[in-house]
Amino acid sequence: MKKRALLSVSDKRGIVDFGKALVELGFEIISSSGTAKVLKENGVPVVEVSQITGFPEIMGGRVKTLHPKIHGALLAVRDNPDYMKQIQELGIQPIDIVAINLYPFEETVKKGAGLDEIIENIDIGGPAMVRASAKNHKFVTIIVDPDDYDFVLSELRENGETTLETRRKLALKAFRHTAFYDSVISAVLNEKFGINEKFPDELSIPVRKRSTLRYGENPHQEGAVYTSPVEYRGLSVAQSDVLHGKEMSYNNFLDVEAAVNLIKEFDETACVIVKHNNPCGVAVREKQVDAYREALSRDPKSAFGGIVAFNRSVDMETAQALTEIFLEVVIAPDFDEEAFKFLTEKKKNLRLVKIKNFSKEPAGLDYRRISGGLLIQDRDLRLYKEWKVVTDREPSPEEVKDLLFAWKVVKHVKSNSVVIAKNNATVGIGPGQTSRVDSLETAVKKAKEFGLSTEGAVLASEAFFPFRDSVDEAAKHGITAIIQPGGSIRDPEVIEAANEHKIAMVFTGMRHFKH
Ligand code: 93A
Repeated sequence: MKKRALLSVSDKRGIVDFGKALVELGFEIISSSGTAKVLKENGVPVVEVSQITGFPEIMGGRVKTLHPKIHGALLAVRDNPDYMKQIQELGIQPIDIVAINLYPFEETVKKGAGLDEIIENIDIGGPAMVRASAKNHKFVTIIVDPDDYDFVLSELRENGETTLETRRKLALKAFRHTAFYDSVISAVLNEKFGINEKFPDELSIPVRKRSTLRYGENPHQEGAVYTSPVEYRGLSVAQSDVLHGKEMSYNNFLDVEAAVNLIKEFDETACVIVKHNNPCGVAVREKQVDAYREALSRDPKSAFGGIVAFNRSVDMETAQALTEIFLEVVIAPDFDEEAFKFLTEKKKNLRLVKIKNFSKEPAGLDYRRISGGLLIQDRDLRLYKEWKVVTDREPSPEEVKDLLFAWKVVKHVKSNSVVIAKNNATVGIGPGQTSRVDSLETAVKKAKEFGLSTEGAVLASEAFFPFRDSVDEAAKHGITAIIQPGGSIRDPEVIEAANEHKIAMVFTGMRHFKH
């Protein structure tokens, strides 16, 4: 009996050559109307699905291949004599090769189509055939990607059939493909319907590979980066443009994420330098180059090999300053033409990353993997709930400015975190210590190391002080104002300490743990 191939594709790329080759190999081709038309126009003999089913395509194609004559042919178990007898009696002939790609749902959404058009582009018959063929991979070869045509043809030419291993691989790919397709549909409709169920009982998160990375966090770990096709409207580090330089590494992506999240806090011209996921210098200045130089001066030792982020297009003056030390990545919403030319000529390896959408409210949730599952939460996008002065002394206008600045920074430092700041720049950052006083000491130590005075500076703590010790310690170093969430049972004791030291203290009512 003649071997049969079913071709039903929206993306017609390569289909004519594939059809021609199959005919040469002795296959009979069956196709849905649009695919059949293209094949016929190009001289490939085709039997239309409707001829096989004896039933017309109806409702504008909503039902074209959903028919037992097709699905029986795809699901026929060749080594089951009962089944084979059954289909023979019903005039169903098995299908061996199946090439399908689905209605372009994602593309339809991306081009901004209305809900009706989007829904019309939910493919039903296609996935049904893909899944039937993949289920029956023992006998059926299912191709969902035009890039696989040539490879399948070469096996057919060589052996007259594909190998079981190939059919298994293709079946896996097919199931992955329909699962991904459905996950995009559910994510898009969730958004379009405005239902936005945050934590549904079951979760399907569509992601697509952007690239394989040279390695993961360490050279002995393999790694890759994936992008979400659903969050393309919001800020996306995963989809950022790497305009120049060495390939982005796993850790670069993580650091870029940290830097971008912090710089987004500022409306004024700012610069953030990140090292190993923590900021090591942050400054706001009128001129971009000054913001960079100030941020750098806060901890030039850590900044070596660091990640620098700006919230304005990088100008020439800043570009010149940036070439003075070794940096891994520079991130900005854009680069002035002259600055870009200068940087690319001067620094072959320096990665220049353009983040298109600095929107304040990136879409989506925060996902973290734990073994056997995920932790999901809202992103920490808010800054403070209240601004309550709890001490006898009110902070001065200058202190208020610095407190707000320090509070923005401390939110993005790994807990326990303390940030000392003055004049719109960090003076010392104490990240990731297991006790709060240790973080404070680290911040002070950093300031001293780089000749920065903590006298008259302000201090931010991302969570409340469990004891008065941190306040006493801060006073020793000349800190005049403190910002923290409050909420400890020992708040009275902590406030009393501040009053004793004439420190002004603000409660924000919002904690910013970053584990
Ligand atoms: O509208 S459908 O869900 N109903 C069907 O019965 C059906 N059969 C195939 N979509 C269906 N298809 C899809 O049509 C295929 O997955 C493919 O994307 C497209 C090919 O149609 P044509 O050959 O008419 O261009």
